[in-house]
Amino acid sequence: MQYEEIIDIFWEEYLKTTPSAGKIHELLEAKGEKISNDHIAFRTFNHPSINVEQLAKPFLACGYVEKDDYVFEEKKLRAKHYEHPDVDAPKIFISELLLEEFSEKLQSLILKKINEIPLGLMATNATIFSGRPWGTISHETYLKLREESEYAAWMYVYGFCANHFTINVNQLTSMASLEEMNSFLKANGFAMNVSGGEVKGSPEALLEQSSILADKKAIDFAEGSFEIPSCYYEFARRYEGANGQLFNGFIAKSADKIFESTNAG
Ligand code: OOG
Ligand code: NI
Repeated sequence: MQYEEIIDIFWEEYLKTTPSAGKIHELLEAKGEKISNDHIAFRTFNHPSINVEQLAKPFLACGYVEKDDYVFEEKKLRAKHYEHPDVDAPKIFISELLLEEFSEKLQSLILKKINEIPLGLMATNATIFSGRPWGTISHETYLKLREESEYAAWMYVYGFCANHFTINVNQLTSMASLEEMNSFLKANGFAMNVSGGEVKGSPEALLEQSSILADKKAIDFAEGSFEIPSCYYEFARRYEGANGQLFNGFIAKSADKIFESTNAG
């Protein structure tokens, strides 16, 4: 598969769970913008059969290469980012929850679901395309997981999908800054993630990021239907470093706050 096909598959699914992304796309297109993606992000657990390296396989197979890795001590996460030789290809950011750093209870609840993933999916490296590949979920369990980790609870409900796409703000012609992008979003009724400030990072850090809060989706649990934060849209503006090259990495301190775009409270 070419990388474009893979990205298209995730984009189609993402639009269904994140109607705001489609609306923002249309609003920018109406201003004559051609939108390009800075990066796309995925989440998982550090279990050997579905960890970052396992999920990255379809991307490596179409030419992506591993770049940097990141640690999020407080949230108990680790992540890596991947780049493709085609400069138009979005970067891929994959994070994983470090299960052993949580309670035995959380570990057993998650392991039970991981054990329900069809072996064929894992054998063909198709897990990343599988959405939620485990059986019925319980709202009580969701709430229990949230006590320890919003990330674990989100993963339990949504599983494998593009958690967010990110608009490359450098390439927009009608928005000179991230502040302008944010004003445009707010004027159109979108709620921003304000954790750590509306704009995370700085020109000195070579990366500025902002994001809207995740949309909400009605999810069927064993106990009935509940609205749960789904996926969000991110906006990134990159700067050139001393070497005259655009910075292509991520900033752990900013990412730490971006993760909170899917928090339920
Ligand atoms: C990823 C959050 C981090 C970034 O660009 O720093 C991130 C997530 O919410 O899964 O995407
Ligand atoms: Ni991101």
